[in-house]
Amino acid sequence: MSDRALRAATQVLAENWRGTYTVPAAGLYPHQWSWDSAFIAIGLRHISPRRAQQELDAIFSAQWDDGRLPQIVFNPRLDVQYSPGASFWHSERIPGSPAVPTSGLIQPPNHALATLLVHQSDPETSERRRFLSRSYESLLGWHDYLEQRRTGASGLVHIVHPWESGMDNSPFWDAPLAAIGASFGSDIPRPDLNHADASHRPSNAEYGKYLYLAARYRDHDCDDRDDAYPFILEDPAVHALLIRSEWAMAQLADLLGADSAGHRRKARELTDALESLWDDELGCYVANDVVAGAKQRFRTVSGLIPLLVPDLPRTDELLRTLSSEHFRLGGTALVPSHDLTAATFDSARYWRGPSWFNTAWLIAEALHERGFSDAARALATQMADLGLDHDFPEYVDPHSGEPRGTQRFSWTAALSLDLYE
Ligand code: 2M8
Repeated sequence: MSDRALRAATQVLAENWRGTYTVPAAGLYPHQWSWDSAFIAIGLRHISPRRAQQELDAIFSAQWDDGRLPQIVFNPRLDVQYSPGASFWHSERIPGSPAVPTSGLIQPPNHALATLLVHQSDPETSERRRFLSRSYESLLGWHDYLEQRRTGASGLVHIVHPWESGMDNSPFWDAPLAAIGASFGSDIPRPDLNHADASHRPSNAEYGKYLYLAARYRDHDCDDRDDAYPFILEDPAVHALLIRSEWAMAQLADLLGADSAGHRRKARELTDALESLWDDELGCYVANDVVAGAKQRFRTVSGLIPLLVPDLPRTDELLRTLSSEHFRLGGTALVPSHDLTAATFDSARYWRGPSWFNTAWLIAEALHERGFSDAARALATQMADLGLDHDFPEYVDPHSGEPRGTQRFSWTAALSLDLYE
């Protein structure tokens, strides 16, 4: 990597650092986000393994008693700058919440994978700070929450809000949201539109449903026991990241001299369960609406992320789909979030088409682990070049590579440091 690229990425990460964690972007996202921090830590380990550890420490210190790691840890001083914030959630009123104000929802479980990579980058500092043993305890609680409280009869992990997928307005959620008659009302705060073009963001109608679901989950004390709760989905990327993280837990257990067999067994069980989300005709995994009992048959980047799962039976098919006209690996900017040929594809709007850097990293990592070193390096190099050329955009138009959303975005800067050189 060039000195200029390293300096530019380091500068963004320094600007967005808040003493113990990194905000995703100063204006649009002024708090700490869970899966962002794990991706940021993966990049930060190249410039400061200690800061990478602190980034993860900060999210672990906001763990709920039931083990969940919250979607967002709020800075209450910035309440009006982001909606819904601390004054919406009032997490201090919910039994089992931590001392700091947080959202009650979760995000995809990439934390064990990040913990392993961060530890491996500087085992000495990690040992001195007891990073591994402290993190492992938190991660055990986190995975228990997902595998006990959030797993259904299918053996697949459940999400209860589009935000929990990290891919807020993916077409996967269109029908499940449309089936919910209720909405939050017409007075929807949209501070996000002060920082990004409305045509790059989810619509007001979607926000009405997002806030309705969040308020309902909050008003039931976030206890996962609301029998008539209307949004329960199984998402391939969330489930695949849990599997990949369970394999990482096995490695962490080995490093700590703890029992790793249970993690391997669990990872295999979770991999077997994933098979029910396979769609032969589409050539990828799809989401399942548990409430309606209906598959959401779209090609999205979420359905390709299982490529990261070791010993996956569908690798060849997924690689074919990735290179096909639907995602055009190598022929377009990064990996589009949605099928380029679909009627629902939108090259600008958030998770309905634009290419994102975190999902590109997950695909690059999968290609690297499977021995496709040239393809992994090409994708990582494209990430680094697009990041540098466009001031580290949140996402890009897959056709033109033009920046969309906000800029000086932390995971874009962080992951551009991970080049497979
Ligand atoms: C986006 O989601 C938040 C809600 O969590 C939002 O739209 O306000 C998503 O891109 C998500 O994946 C990401 O973690 C978050 C912060 O970067 O922004």
